[in-house]
Amino acid sequence: MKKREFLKVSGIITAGAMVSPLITSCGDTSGDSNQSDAPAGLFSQPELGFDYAALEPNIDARTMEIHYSKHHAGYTKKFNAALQGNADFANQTVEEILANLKDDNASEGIRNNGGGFYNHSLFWSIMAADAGGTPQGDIANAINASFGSFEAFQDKFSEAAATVFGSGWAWLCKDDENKLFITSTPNQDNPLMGNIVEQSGTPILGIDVWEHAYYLNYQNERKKYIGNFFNVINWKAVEGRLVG
Ligand code: MN3
Repeated sequence: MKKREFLKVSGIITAGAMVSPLITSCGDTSGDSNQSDAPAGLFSQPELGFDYAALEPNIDARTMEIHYSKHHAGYTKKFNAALQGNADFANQTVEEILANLKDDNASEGIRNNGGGFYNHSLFWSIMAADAGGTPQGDIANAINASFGSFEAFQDKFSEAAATVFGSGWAWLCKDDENKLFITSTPNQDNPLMGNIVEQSGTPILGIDVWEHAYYLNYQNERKKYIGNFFNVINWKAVEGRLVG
């Protein structure tokens, strides 16, 4: 696995510095990002690679703004705060922290907010304007090999997302042999949490099915949101996670 895949914890990086390779940039770019309030030297929210309105009509601008600047910013801030009191995870990447979580070594604050920080960072990275459509290349081959066809994958992924009870995520993951599988997790858990979740792996695509992700625009129609999510999937970015 390439090092650029990791979001690094660093004691020497000051608050506001961008440490995420998901979208490279520098500096504190948003007054809403809460970076100025974050404890120094921990994780920073990656910059959104598109305008809040860029995914309309599939995801509306107001939902994107609240989701990024309030929800994700909040998880990031609380994750950093929770880590301040736990030396076990010092100098670990977020992937390492999540993989090392056990019921008895992590507070709910680290599990929920670390998951929330990671999950949303991934979520923004695999969406784009003028995206969607049918995947090509390595990711298409991998999907076909694992699920038979893109349509069969869509059906299975949509079903997984639709049947999450309450709040959670559905995921397309790769295992140790780069084979793909679909799973779902409750709350802000994710498949990196191998000691906690039923099926562990590396997520390469995820959909947030918490109501805050869609309720303003879709109200209770989660299935409609899931269907339209396919219009904004950045398959090139998903492929980058597959082969990365
Ligand atoms: Mn969310």
